[in-house]
Amino acid sequence: MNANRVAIVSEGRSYSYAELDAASRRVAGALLSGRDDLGQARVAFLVRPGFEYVAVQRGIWRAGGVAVPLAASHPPPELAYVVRDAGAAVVAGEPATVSTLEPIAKAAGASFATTDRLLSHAAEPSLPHLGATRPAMIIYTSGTTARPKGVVTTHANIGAQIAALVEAWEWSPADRLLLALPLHHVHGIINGLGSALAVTATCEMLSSFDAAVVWNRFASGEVTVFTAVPTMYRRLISAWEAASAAEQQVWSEGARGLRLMMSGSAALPVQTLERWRDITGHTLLERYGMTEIGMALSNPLRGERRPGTVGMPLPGVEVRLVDESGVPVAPGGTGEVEVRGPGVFLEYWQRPDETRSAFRDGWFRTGDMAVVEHGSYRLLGRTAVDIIKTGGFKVSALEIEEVLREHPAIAECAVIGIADQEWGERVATALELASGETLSLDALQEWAKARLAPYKVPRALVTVNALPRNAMGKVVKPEVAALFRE
Ligand code: MLC
Ligand code: AMP
Repeated sequence: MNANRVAIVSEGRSYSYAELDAASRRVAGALLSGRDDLGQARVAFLVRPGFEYVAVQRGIWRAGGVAVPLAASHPPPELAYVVRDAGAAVVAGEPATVSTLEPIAKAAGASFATTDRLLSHAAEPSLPHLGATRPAMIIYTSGTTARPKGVVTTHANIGAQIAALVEAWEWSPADRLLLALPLHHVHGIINGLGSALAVTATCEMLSSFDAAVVWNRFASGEVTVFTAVPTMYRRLISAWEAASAAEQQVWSEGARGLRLMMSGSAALPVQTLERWRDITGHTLLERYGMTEIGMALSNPLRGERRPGTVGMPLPGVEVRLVDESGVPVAPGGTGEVEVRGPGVFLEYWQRPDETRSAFRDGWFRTGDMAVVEHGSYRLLGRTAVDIIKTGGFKVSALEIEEVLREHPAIAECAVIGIADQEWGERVATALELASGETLSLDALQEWAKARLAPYKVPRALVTVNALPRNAMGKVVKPEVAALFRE
């Protein structure tokens, strides 16, 4: 490897692989502070996407720790939950996060370190040997349990997830990725950053998504690969439509020069795919994955990409469709997607029961329904109504309901996802109010923002005298959804 190649571009600066190597050694040195191995201690870190994020992530790994990425958009209660649940020994953050993170670390019995301190430490000359089966990362994901679960992946899992993508999408050192995704989820961490660095390509990182910035980077002619969620493509289309004819031409021409543009994390509406093709000439490559497994299915790099479908299993990944009792369905039948392979995660952190029930005969049960049509998987929705995908983020209706029930004006509530052109789904809630109380959407949002990540905050509200319930007293979610169509 040529150590002088550019690994990261962020905030207008380029960093070589040699610089990344040195910076991650310094971080490792600071974390080890004389010990020879962190021995899988969890290190939670809150760093905006950019060079320092990568140096800290790799520094944690090189010191033998488990990296737990935190999200900058999360309010303190969500950050505190992750730090506590992961049992973090160290919390690391940029200087701007001290006032938020230091008390959280203290309350959880963890030490706190600024990234400045980690990055200015003396480099560690001797680093531990890392067996591939050691846990490397915990990503928190919302699911069918009320609180998010930590998904533990090993170095081998991460390596396998990335290797499948490098092979299928022909990543090469000549690539330059434009990365505008958040880095507390696999789309950004594995498909973006991980793939680019695995082949010594260049990863250009934006600290947040901005449609005009992305278009201008396409127009530069330097970018070769881009990957995003459908909401980002919708926003890019809106920005293009609002631009002048001259800008449109420059942007479209620039975009045409990329070799690969991908979409995933939520269903790509065929309309968005078609509009993007009109504007850029690219048929977006749609793929399907999940935090627990990395990517499983992908349309082909070469060959026909079928709109509305997510393709076939990636190299090294086995996928099958099964009925409710776990029996594979006949060809052409509908079933739940199950996945097996070296990229499948190790366990949910300290949740043996949930881990056990997530597998059947060694296959991971995704909870997504699909059918194979003309040799390509088509997703048909999820088995659980309580999981919502909004802006590409997975959120749990149960988790939001638990938080909303703490509001003094709310007697009972039900949260659902309602279909939305921009966000895929939007979080909506039906409320039974305590007697004599009123509550506006604005007031609820203001209150919820301090407790929930922005993408979990309800965007629509109806109040009802009584939530629709079945004979068992359980809220009937399809009937709640109907309230928003009225
Ligand atoms: C933000 N807003 C929302 C919202 N999120 N409104 C409705 N629904 C949501 N989900 C509001 C904000 O509060 C704000 O409102 C307004 O929209 C504009 O905010 P913004 O800051 O511009 O939005 P932004 O934060 O930029 O969010 C848009 C986004 C983001 C597309 C950049 O959603 C995003 O980064 N998505 C990527 C998610 C992702 O990486 N998923 C991968 C998971 S891994 P106001 O009123 O305050 O102005 C996975 C596996 C796999 O799924 O297969 O990949
Ligand atoms: P997460 O748990 O955040 O990793 O999100 C994983 C979920 O996102 C999957 O279980 C799917 O429901 C959904 N998903 C990912 N990619 C796609 C896609 N291309 N089309 C539809 N849904 C998708």
